Amino acid sequence: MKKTVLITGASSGFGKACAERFALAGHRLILLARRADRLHDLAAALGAQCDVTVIAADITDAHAVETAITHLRAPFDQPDILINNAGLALGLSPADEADMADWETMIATNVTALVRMTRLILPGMVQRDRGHIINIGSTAGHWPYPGGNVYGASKAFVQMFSRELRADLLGKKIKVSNIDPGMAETEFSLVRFNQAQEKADKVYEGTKPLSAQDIAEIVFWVCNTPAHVNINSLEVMPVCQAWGPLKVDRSMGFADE
Ligand code: NDP
Ligand code: 8X3
Repeated sequence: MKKTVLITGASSGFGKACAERFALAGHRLILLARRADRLHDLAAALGAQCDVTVIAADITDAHAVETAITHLRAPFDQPDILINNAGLALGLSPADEADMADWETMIATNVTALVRMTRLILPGMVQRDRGHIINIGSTAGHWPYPGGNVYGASKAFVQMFSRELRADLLGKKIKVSNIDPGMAETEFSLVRFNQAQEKADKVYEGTKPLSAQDIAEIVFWVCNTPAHVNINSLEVMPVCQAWGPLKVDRSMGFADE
C-alpha cells in the first residue's frame, strides 16, 4: 500500500537516503529542510518514482512549520509515517567553554522542534488509528563522551520521548521507533565543525563508518515489520566502533591526601 512519508532533514544524509529508499518503493513523500534548492533537486530526481512535495522551512520556526503542515493538501495531508530526523551537533567543546548559542540551537532543533512536529502530526494519526513515528536518536544519547554534553543529552531525550509516546499510544495502531546510529559519514561532522572539511574528514579517517544508505535500509525495514510488531529501539554502530574502558585520572593528587 502506498504511504505518505514525512521526512525532516531530507536535504542531506540520513533524511535524503530515506527519501530515496521510500521513493524506490513508490511511497508519497513530504520533504522538509531549510535548503530549498537541495529539496527541489531531490524532488525532481525522485519525481519519476513517486509523488513528492517540499517544505522549505527552518524546523525551529514554529509558525512556519505549523503553517506548512496545516496547509498540506490531499494527497499529502495524512502522513502515515513521520521520520523525525532533522538534527545536528554543534561543536565539541567542554561544557564550561561551549557556546551557549550552540547549545540552544541543538535543543531547539533536536528536542523542541521534534516534539512540536510530533504534536502536529500525531492527532491525525490517532484519528485515523494508524501511523508510525520514527525518531532518530544517537548512540551519543546512551554513551557519554567528552564534548558530547548537550548533543548527547538531546538524544537521550529523544530515546525517552519515544518510549513515553508508546506508553500514551497503547491501544492505538500507531508504532513508535527510536533508532540510534553510531558513527555515520554524512554532513554531520562538517556541520559540527562549522564547515571545516579537514576536521570533519579526520573523524572518518581509517574507518568504515555507517553510510546514510545503511540507516535508510534500517528505517525502511523498521517501517515494514508486520502490523503487530513494534521495534521500540534499535542501536547500530559500524563494526569498527565499540566502547572503551571508563577513564580514570591518576594525576589529581588524591593519593597524597
Ligand atoms: P546531515 O547534516 O547530513 O543532515 C542533517 C539534516 O537535518 C539536513 O537535511 C539539514 O537540512 C536538517 N536540518 C538541520 N537543522 C535544521 C533546521 N533548523 N531546520 C530544518 N532542517 C534542519 O546529518 P545526518 O544525516 O547525519 O543527521 C541526521 C540525524 O541523524 C540528526 O538528527 C543527527 O543528530 C543524527 N545522527 C547522526 C549520526 C552521524 O554520525 N551522522 C549518528 C547518529 C545520529 P538543512 O541544513 O538543509 O536545513
Ligand atoms: C552522532 C554520533 O558519536 O558523533 O550522533 O555523537 S556521535
